[in-house]
Amino acid sequence: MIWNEQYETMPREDLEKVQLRRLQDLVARVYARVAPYRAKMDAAGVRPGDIKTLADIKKLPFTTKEDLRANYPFGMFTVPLEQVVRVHASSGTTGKPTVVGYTRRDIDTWAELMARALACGGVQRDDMVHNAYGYGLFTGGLGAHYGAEKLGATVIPISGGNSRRQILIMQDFGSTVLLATPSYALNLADTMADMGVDVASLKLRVGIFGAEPWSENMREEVEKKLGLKAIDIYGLSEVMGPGVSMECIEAQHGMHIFEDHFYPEIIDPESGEPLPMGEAGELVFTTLTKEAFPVLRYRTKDITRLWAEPCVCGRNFVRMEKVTGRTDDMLIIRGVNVFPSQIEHVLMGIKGVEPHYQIVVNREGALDTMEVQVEVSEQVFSDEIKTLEALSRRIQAEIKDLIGSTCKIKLVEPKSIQRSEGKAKRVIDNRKI
Ligand code: DLL
Repeated sequence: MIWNEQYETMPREDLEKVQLRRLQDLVARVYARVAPYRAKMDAAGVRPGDIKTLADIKKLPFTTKEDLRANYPFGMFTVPLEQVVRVHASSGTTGKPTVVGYTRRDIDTWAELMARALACGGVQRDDMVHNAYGYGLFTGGLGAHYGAEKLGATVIPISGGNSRRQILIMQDFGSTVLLATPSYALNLADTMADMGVDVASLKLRVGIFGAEPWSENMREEVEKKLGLKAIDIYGLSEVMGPGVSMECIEAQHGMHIFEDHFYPEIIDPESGEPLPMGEAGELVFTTLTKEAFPVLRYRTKDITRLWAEPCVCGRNFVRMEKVTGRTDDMLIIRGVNVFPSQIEHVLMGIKGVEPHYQIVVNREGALDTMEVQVEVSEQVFSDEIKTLEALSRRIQAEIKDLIGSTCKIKLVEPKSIQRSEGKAKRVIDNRKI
């Protein structure tokens, strides 16, 4: 279902007019009200009046996570705190979290966009939405919650954790839609198997999974284990939270960016130069309508590419490819760039290997070494040592095809890799930076 026909199917020409008007308003607002934006724009020699076309966006300076940290917690807000009705924060692995704020109108817009996203993913009013995204400072839980309510579905605000109870609730309440990180969805599938619950006895039909990278092979795995259609949802706290872009259930191919609210660019992460449509690079967003915490050309560090070909669903928004990884998660193993999701893609394509893995990176002398630890099925684990060795060699060879060098493979017994209740930790990097 298309939630907002007017904007989602708007001809591109008209959409661009809306975007330009909103962009000009935004630039004038942040220049007048936010000292760090004004300082950066002055340093770049650009004034709000210089934004005459959408292409002029290139004149504006980028915003980075470091800018947000330097102005922690509220220094980049555009409105006085009394107009801020909610804050969220992204945990961040290092340093202080990033704090984001919302006015009443921002919260309404977010609910509207999340309702739009859920409808795009095939969620309907009569669905029972099992929301296992974490509630709290993380934007996943509350963001999805208000969207599902706005859509008119019934929400079970279960949050993450206590997996056995989640399964009982799914059985008793008849959950039809599961919202969770893909890794937690797998964790729930395992719990179901442990409890002897047959997935066919549940009513699950759609899973809206995001907040971390997951490969196409992982999609197949989750769909099979949970008996549902798995749809990708993308977002980040600095730009809003979940609901920035969303895959449609019709194509399940690429996430439509809600461009009437978020203006995307793809840049070369090294030079910062914009790249042409279709090329892979770092995704950059400018929020066109946010009030409390808008961002100008925010560097997400996420690697993807965009395309504008029409979609079977009828939406006119550009699509972004599944995020391969983040520039700061990219491993450089003996000079070759590799993302954990590429390793995942290889692993999930091999029979007998379970979708639970961890990558351990070490530095020996001047060389980076990588060990891939992956669980194998109960049956494989109890096989003869020869079979295990053959499996290990096969994984090694396929990863070598990918990265050009040999890494260590450690096949581990079922359930030995730590399960996640939110975002999975895929990489343990022991290198000293
Ligand atoms: O993860 C918001 C969210 C919640 C999205 C629930 C989807 C569902 P943050 O905690 O700020 O916000 O983390 C944002 O997570 O920059 C990406 O690196 C990653 N990410 C989010 N969605 C996807 C996805 C939420 N579908 C960061 N695929 C982003 C790959 C994703 N990575």
